[in-house]
Parts: sequence; structure tokens; C-alpha cells
Amino acid sequence: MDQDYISMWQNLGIDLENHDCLLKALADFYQQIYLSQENRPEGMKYFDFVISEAHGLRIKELLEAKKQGKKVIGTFCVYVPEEMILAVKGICVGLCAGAQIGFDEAEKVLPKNTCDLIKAFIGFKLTQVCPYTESCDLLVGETTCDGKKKAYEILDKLTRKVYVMEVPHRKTEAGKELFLKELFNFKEKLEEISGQKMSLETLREGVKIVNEKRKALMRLESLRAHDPVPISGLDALLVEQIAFYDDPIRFTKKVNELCDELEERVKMGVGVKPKGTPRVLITGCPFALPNWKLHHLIEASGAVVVGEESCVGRRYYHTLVPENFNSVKESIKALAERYLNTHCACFTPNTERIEDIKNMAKKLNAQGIIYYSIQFCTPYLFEAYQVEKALNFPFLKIDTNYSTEDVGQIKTRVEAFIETL
Ligand code: BJ8
Repeated sequence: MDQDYISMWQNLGIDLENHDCLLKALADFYQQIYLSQENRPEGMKYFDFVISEAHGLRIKELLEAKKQGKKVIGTFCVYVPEEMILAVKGICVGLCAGAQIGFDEAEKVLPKNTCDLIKAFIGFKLTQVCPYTESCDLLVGETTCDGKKKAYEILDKLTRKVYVMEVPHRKTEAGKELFLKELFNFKEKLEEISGQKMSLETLREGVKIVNEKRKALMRLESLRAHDPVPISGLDALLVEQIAFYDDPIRFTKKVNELCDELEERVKMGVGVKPKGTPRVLITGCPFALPNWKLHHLIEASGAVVVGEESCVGRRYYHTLVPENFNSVKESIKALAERYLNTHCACFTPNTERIEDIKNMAKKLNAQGIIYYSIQFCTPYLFEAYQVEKALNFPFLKIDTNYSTEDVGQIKTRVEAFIETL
């Protein structure tokens, strides 16, 4: 390992031994799951590189930006507007974690029946393995599910850097008003921490950058509607995960280049799987990096994943923010409207999510839906019943965690499901 990186991690307070275990596990897993895929688009090489340098070059970039006075802001949820962070010249990074690291430590401070996504971000902090968390100047939590809310209290004890943004649980007029107020409070917090004023110009720039990123991800999604599908679900998922870490302008350019190549593939009838391969849409909890378990199992069982109705997926890029605002106030209003139009199971009622799933399944020509819940995630586990009833579509519910213990059992269920499609 590059000596520069080792000193960089040491300066960040990373536990080198634990971190080494994480990087080794990640490299093996990546080799086994990603690099063994056949006929991958050339454009995926960039994303392979990003993964290989996720704890190296990207962290170096963040630290260099910090030296120039920029602030790094960590988030855990797609209700936190990235545009506002860019508008104070900040850098936004997603901190949800998708690996079983530090669970023993996490279970000493969290109830055992906590979802793995929460256990992972607390576990990463307790074992000091995440250079992103350690680089952040502010960690922005939000009042979505109960587990997260309470976990942020603990995270604040550990870091003293947590700011919690209130997210309502109903999309009523009162809920909308509350969220708008919260965005104004968030503006103040960001201005205070960055020493930068959020102006009409910087907001316009932030909105434009994030809109372009979302447009590129929408373009990628549309290309997955073709048969044969030009990109695997695993690769598309990787791009969606990297959206939370990479420099947004560079990322957008690379996604568009990948899409150019995929368009060529579509024209030539080239796919990653044969025409007629069963097509699956996944809906449910987010897939934080490096959670590739379900996509891998589905694609190793002979189907292809064509979309994710998930926060690492469509719920991140579902709509753009109108760019025709003429004041800071108007822009924050536009952001509040756009963000509250995200349909997370933490809301009640949340019937719009069912419409989103139906529309995606239709648009992407999915033949079956796999509903993914992380064990102990009450909102998504509860919502599964209503979603299944409302859909009237081949449906399989998978309730799992980050371990590999249930891989055999899930594979058997997925294979049986795929046979029915
Ligand atoms: S908008 S899905 S990112 S809250 S899996 S921690 S819900 S118990 S992650 Fe989420 Fe925002 Fe909603 Fe999306 Fe809780 Fe469930 Fe765990 Fe979850």
C-alpha cells in the first residue's frame, strides 16, 4: 500500500489493522462478484478505478479540498439536499454503510434487533475504518426511522459533529411547512460551518450540477429497459452507489460516457445477458456500498436486475429541481417540494411509492418484483404487505441482512421465483 495513504489514514485516526481487514475483504469480494462478470461495458473501468481508490485518491481529494477551506458534509439519507451543500462550496458524501464490519462493537451500544445499515455506520465509527466519516466536518442525520434517530444521538456522542434535520412523516400542509422551515435552518447551519453565504448564484450552480447528475442516472435507467439489457444490474447498482461519493461533475461525465457506449450496444443488439433473460425490478431498502448481495444472487440465478426502486436507485434521481427560481427563498421552496416528493416508507400514508413501483416495472419491462427489506427495518417490512396486495404482479419478498449465512436459502427461493417468470 502506498506509504502516503498509510500516513493519510493515520492522520485521520483510522485503525490500520481493522481498515486493512476491510480493504482486503472488499478487494476479494469485488474480484469475485464484479470482475468475474462477462462482457462488461468498457465504461465500467472508470467505476472499477473509483472503487479501487475509494479510500485512497478520493480521500486525498477531499483532504486537499479541505485545505483550501472547503467543508466535507456527510449524509445518510436522500431527504438531505445535496444542492444546498454545493451552494456553500461544500462536498457531500454519503455515509451509509453496507458491510458487516464492527458489528460486535455496534451491538454493545445498539439493540441487537437494529437493522444492519445502522449497525454498519455505528460499527464503522466504533472500529475507526471509514476515512469518509473521519474527513467530515459535519454529519447530517435526519428524523426518518426510529433506529436512525436514536443512532444519531450515539453517533453524536462519538463524534460531536452530528446535526439532525427534521423530516416530517406526513405530506400534509403542516408537514410541508415543517420541512421548508427545516431547510432554512439547514441553510443557516451550512453557512455557519462553511463561512460561505448561500446565494442565488451558488444555489443555481448547485441545482444545475445535481440536476445534470440525476439526468445522467435517469438516462442510465432508461437504457436498462432494452432487451437484451446492455448493462448488468450489478454494474448499474455500482454506478448508483458511487453517485454518493464521487465528484459530481466528473461522475456525471463518466456516466454519460457509459451511456453513450450503452446506446451503441443497444443499436447493435449487444447485451450482457441473452435476449429473453428474465427481468427483475427490486424495490425496498437502500443498498449502501458494498452491499451487492441480492443483485449478485439474482444475477447468478439466471435473471437480470433492470431497476432499483430504492434510495440507492430511483428514489435518489426521481425528479429534477426546476431551475427557474429567482431568489434564495424560491429556490429553497423548490428544493423542499422536490425532496418531499420522495416516497420513503417512513411516511404515512405512502401510497405514491406503489405508483412509482408500477411505473418502473412497466417502463423497464420487468417481469417480476423482488421486495428487499433489511432485517428489522420496520417501515419497509410493514409496507411490503400493502405493496404486494396493490401490485398484482409476480412478487417475492426477501428479508435479509448483510451476512452470508442465508445465501443458500435465498438463492433457492430466487431460483424458484425466476422459473415462474
Ligand atoms: S429516504 S429509505 S435513505 S430513511 S433500512 S435505517 S429505514 S430501519 S435507510 Fe432510508 Fe432516507 Fe428512507 Fe431512503 Fe431505518 Fe430501514 Fe434501517 Fe433505513
